[in-house]
Amino acid sequence: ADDDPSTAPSGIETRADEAISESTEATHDRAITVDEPTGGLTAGLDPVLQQSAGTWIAWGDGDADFDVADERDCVAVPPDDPSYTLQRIDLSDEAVDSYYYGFSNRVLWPLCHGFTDLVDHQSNDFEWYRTVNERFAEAVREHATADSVVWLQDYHFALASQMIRDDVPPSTTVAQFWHIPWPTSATFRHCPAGGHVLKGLLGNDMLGFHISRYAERFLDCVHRFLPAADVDWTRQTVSYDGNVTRVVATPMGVDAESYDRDARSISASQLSSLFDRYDIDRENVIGLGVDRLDYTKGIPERLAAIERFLERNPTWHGEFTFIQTATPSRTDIRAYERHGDLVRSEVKRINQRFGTRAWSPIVYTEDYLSGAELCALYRRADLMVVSPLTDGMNLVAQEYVAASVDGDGSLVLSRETGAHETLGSHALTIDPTDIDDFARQLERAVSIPPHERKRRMNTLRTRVFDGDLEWWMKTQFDWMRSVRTERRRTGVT
Ligand code: ADQ
Repeated sequence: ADDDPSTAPSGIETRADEAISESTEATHDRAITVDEPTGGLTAGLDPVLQQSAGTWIAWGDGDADFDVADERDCVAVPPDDPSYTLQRIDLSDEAVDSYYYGFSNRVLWPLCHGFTDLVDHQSNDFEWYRTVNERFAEAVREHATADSVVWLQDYHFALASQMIRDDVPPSTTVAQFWHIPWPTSATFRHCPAGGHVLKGLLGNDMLGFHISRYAERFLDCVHRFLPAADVDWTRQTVSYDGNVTRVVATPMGVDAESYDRDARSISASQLSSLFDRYDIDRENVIGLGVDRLDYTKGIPERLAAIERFLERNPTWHGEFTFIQTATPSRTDIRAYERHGDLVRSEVKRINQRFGTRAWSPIVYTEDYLSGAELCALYRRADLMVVSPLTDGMNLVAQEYVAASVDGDGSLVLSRETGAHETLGSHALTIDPTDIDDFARQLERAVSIPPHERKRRMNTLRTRVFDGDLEWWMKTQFDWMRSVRTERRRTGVT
């Protein structure tokens, strides 16, 4: 691959939510199912891997032969015209519990989102986290050569890059993207094994965040908690233990063209059948929320704002419907279970308070919607509400804009999302905890003059298309190339 940033010979991918299915091939005695990627990071990485004939290493979903990787764990992708290898690492139930639900999602996830009261560190969690990181690092080392680019995704691998760096040739490029926020130093000081996390991440030659606020907070944490590290604030680099890490901010985008294309191809009958399924009056003004059922996404605050809006605006009763899709997620974690119960009971209470025989103000579903259904809702929604208490980026806001092909929807957007950095000036900004103002922004969204709505949406669309997934991928690989060139210039070969 040399210095060509468009090729990534070795990748590591962890985002279990982004599925793989459709064509099935049998390898030895196991059936392996491979899906076309439908969106998000998977869709972006797939063509890169196809071009580079690389290896994608991911958490598998099969037998828990945790100790050894063998050829049965590798599958050629795409099956009909193989161009890269997908290697799956199977994890035992105990590993999943302590590594994935444990240190990743009961410690790092709440901590990085500032929910320190939800951090629940149980014995063995960190040891399993280290063990699984080591297992992935081992798999990477089996493939990495001096020319390889290794790209790790997300907070499930805070230790792996250091483990990889120690064992691959010095000219191998090791990079990582951290998809969630990086917390303030006041929050990070509560991180169990925080020193290990920082040192682990400094094994990268390049470390990416969505926005500069997170990159700066990371540098601040390194400066405060790792005195042996040398932070260069101007160049945004850290020198530690013989390695230099470049810290960059690149806001992730969506495959805007595909959302645009899919939204344009929605037929009136597809939309009608969706509205029939949920018994929604087609003539109503439609508000929409699309989220994983996660306590960071601000769904109870959104429901409270809708309730306030309905209290203050009886003329909208019967005329306004809010559709909330909430996909259950990490349900093995108590905080998620409790949060789901809270959301369901609030929806019920508000519907009982305002609803009539013919009308429910909130239509709530936990169905996982197909890409086409999601696009149909995005296109039809008069207003989209994205109200996380904190969110690394938030792709839903961008998907809505990309699918708003009629140019006439309004985006109500939390200032606490990474997406607000690029979209905030033309969205209707909210502080999700200020319920009164939130309700006022909903009032504004339903009554905004059409020409202003279109003007705002036009600018939002330009931003989303300019900073789409392809731009993000290219920018990440450009950074990796520049880091590699710099390492060579300074004699690391
Ligand atoms: P998430 O927290 O998962 O991602 P988000 O960026 O909003 O959050 O992406 C969610 C994805 O799930 C979207 O692509 C959306 O279309 C899809 N989705 C949600 N509900 C759905 C439903 N009911 N049916 C079908 N699809 C549904 C993490 C970080 C984010 C960051 C991303 C990418 O928390 O801040 O934007 O990674 O870096």
